[in-house]
Amino acid sequence: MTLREDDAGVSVLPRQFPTNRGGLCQKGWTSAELLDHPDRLTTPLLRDPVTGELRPATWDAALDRVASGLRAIQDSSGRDAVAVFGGGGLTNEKAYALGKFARVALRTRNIDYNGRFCMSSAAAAGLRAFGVDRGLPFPLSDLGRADTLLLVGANPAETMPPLVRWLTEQRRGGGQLIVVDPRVTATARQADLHLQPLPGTDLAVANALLHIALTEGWVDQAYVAERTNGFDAVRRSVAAWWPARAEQLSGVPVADLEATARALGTGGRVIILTARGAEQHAKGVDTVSAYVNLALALGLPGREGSGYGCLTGQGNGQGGREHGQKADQLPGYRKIDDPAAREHVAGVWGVPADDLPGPGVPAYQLLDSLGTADGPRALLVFGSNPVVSAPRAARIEGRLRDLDLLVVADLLLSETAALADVVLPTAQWAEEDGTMTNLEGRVLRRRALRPPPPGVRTDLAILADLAARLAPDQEAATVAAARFPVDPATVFAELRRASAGGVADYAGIDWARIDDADGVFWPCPSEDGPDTPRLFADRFGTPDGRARFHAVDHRPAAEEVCATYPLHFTTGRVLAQYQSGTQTRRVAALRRAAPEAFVELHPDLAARLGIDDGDPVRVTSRRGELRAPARLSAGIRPDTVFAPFHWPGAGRANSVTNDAVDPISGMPEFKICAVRVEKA
Ligand SMILES: Nc1nc2c(c(=O)[nH]1)N[C@H]1C(S)=C(S)[C@@H](COP(=O)(O)OP(=O)(O)OC[C@H]3O[C@@H](n4cnc5c(=O)[nH]c(N)nc54)[C@H](O)[C@@H]3O)O[C@H]1N2
Ligand SMILES: Nc1nc2c(c(=O)[nH]1)N[C@H]1C(S)=C(S)[C@@H](COP(=O)(O)OP(=O)(O)OC[C@H]3O[C@@H](n4cnc5c(=O)[nH]c(N)nc54)[C@H](O)[C@@H]3O)O[C@H]1N2
Ligand SMILES: [Mo]
Repeated sequence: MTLREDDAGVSVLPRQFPTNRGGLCQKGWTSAELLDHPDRLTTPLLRDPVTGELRPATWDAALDRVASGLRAIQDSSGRDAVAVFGGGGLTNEKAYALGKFARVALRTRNIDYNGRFCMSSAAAAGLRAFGVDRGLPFPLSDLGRADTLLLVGANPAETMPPLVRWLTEQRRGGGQLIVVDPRVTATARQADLHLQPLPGTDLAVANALLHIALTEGWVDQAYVAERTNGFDAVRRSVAAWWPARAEQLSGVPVADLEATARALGTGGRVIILTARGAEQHAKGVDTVSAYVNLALALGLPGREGSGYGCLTGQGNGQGGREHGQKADQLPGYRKIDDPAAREHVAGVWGVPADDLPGPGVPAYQLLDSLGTADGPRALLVFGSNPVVSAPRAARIEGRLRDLDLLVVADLLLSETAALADVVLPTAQWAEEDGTMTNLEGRVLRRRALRPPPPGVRTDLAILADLAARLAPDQEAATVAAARFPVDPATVFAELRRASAGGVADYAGIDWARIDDADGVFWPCPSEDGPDTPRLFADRFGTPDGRARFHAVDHRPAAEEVCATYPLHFTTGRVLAQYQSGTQTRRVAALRRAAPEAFVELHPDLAARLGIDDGDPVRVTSRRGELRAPARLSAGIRPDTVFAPFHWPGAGRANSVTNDAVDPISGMPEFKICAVRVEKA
C-alpha cells in the first residue's frame, strides 16, 4: 500500500504489487485512523506506589525506573530473572534488536514471542521435513494456477482477503478448491468441496488421504526414491488409516475423502496449505507433518506450480521468526546451541561467544513461569497483548500480576499495558522505516510517512536508551549505546552480516534492491547474485538434500469431551477485528462491523439448550468461562461451538481455552477443548 498525507489527514491507498494486485482489506484502509487516535499513548506512564494508578512521567523517570528495577532483580536473582516477550508484528530490524538486547544487554536466556502461538507448529514440521522453514517456498501467485488447492484450517476470505483473488483466479481457470474446516466459513463457501471434520482430527484425515493415494497407486514412487527418506515407516503407519476409520473419527464421509485424494493424486499442479486450524493443537507439528507427508508422497514440493506451504499470520510473521526473538534462535534462523552459529553472531555483536546465553523456553512456558519461585521476576513486552491472546488467559494474567516489574512498550494502553508498572509509548508503522518479510520469504520495505508524535520514541530508541542505562559505568554506557543503533538502516546493515551464511540469509539484500525488485526473496547471499523465489527445485535444505518423512499417528485432543463438558470449543478470527483487538477495537468502522464477542452454535444444539439467536450464553471449561451473545449458524457442526478471540473481559475466549502445548513446537491448543454451554 502507499500513504498520502494532506489536509484531510493520512489516507491509505492500495498499490499494484505482485502479491495483492492492488487489493487491501478493511483493516488496511482504516489503519491510518490509529495514527492520531485520542487513545494514543504520548507519554510514559509509571504506576504510583501509593494510589496504584498509572500516571504520566518523564522519559528519564520511566527509563530510570526500568533500568534500576532490572538491575536490582538481576543482582538478587540472576540474569535469567528478567524475561523479554516480543511480537511477530515488529519489523525485522526491531525483532533483531530485541533478540540482541536480550542476549547482549540483559544476557538472559528468557526471550520468546507471540509467534510461538502462531505458526510454530508449521515451522517445526517444515524444518524437520525440508530443513527450511519458509511459509511458502514459492510465490503466492502460484495459487492462481493450481489445478487442485487444499486449504486445511485456513479462512483467508476473512484472515487474508487480498489472497482471495488468487482463489478466484484458480477456480476461473478450472481449478478445484477444497477446504477443510469444522465451519462453513466465507472461504469454505467458495470451495468445490468442503470437508467438515471434528476439530483435532486433521491428522487422521491426512493419513487416510495418503492411505487412499497408496491404494490407488497415486504415489510418485520415483520422486519418493530420488528425493526423500523415510517413506517406509509412513507407508506402514498409514496402512491402518483406512478411510472408514477416519470417517468414524472425523465425520468426513469416505466419498469426500476419496474425492479429495483423487483431486490431489491425479491433478497436475497441486498445492496443499495449512493454517492455524490445523496447527494450533497439542499435536500441531504431527498434524502438519501428516500433510507434508502427503505432499511428499505425491511428489509436490519442488515441482513448479505445486507444493506444500503454511499461510503466515502477522504482518511480519515470517521475518519475526528469523532473527532471534525465538528462545532457541540467533539471527539468520540459526540455532543458539550451535557453536559455529554462536561464534559467528557473537563476532558480529562484538562479544565473546561464551557470554551468549543458551536457549530459553517457549512462550507459554515462559509466561506461566513468571513470578513463580524459579521464574523471572521482570518482563519486558514489545508487540503483544497476552492478557487477551494467551491460552488460559486468567492464569497468565495472574502470573503477570505476580511480577515485581512489568514493562510494556505499546502505542495504546492494551490490556497487558494496563497491568504494567511502566508503560513506554512507542511509534507505529507509518512513523518509522524498516523491513518485513512476507509469507513468500519476500523481504519488503515499510516506509515512514512522518515522524512519531512528540513524546513518543521508537522501539529501537527505547532499546538503545535502556542498554545505555543498564551499563555499569559511563564508558560501558557509550559502548552499549553504540551497540544499539536507533537508525533502522544501520540495524538492517548489521542484520545482513549477522544472517550471512544462515538459513535465512539476507546478506545480499539492501533497501535499494528491495525497492527496485518489488521485494527480495531470501536466501540472498550476495549483492550481485540472485534471490530465491522458489526453493527445493533440485534439493531440500537438509544435509543430504533429501526431504524427510515422519511417521505420525492420530492422538486425541489434550482434553476430551465428557458428561460435564460435552461440547468441543474452537476459536479463531473475524474479518473486521485483528488479534487481541488493541488496535482494531479502536477503529469506529471496524467496531461497527464487529462490535462484540459472540458464540457461534448450530440451531439444533441451540434448540436443545433452549437458546435463541442473540441470547446471552455462558461457555464454561475447566479453566474458566466466557459470556457473549449466541449467534446461530447452520454452518457449524452441532457438536462444536466457536468464538473469536479478539475481546477482553467477559467475552474473552482465552478464559476458556486449554494451555496444553505441542511437545515439539510449544504451540498451545487454541483450537480445541471441552466445554459446557448454557443460557446465561
Ligand atoms: N481479520 C483478521 N485477519 C487476520 C488476523 C486477525 O486477527 N483478524 N490475524 C492474522 C494472524 S496473526 C493469523 S495467525 C492468521 C490466521 O489465519 P487463519 O488460520 O485463517 O485463522 P483462524 O480463524 O485462526 O483459523 C482458521 C480456521 O480454522 C478453523 N478450525 C478450527 N479448529 C479447526 C480444526 O481442528 N481443524 C481445522 N481444519 N480447522 C479448524 C476455524 O473454524 C477457522 O475458520 O490471520 C491473520 N489475519
Ligand atoms: N483463542 C485463541 N487465541 C489466540 C489465537 C487463536 O487463534 N485463538 N491466535 C494466536 C495467534 S496466531 C497470535 S499471532 C496471537 C496474537 O496476539 P497478540 O500477541 O496479543 O497480538 P496483537 O493483538 O497484535 O498485539 C500486539 C500489541 O502490540 C502493539 N503494537 C503494534 N505494533 C507495535 C510496535 O511496532 N511496537 C510495539 N512495541 N508494540 C506494537 C499493539 O498495539 C498490540 O497491543 O494470538 C494468539 N491467540
Ligand atoms: Mo498469528
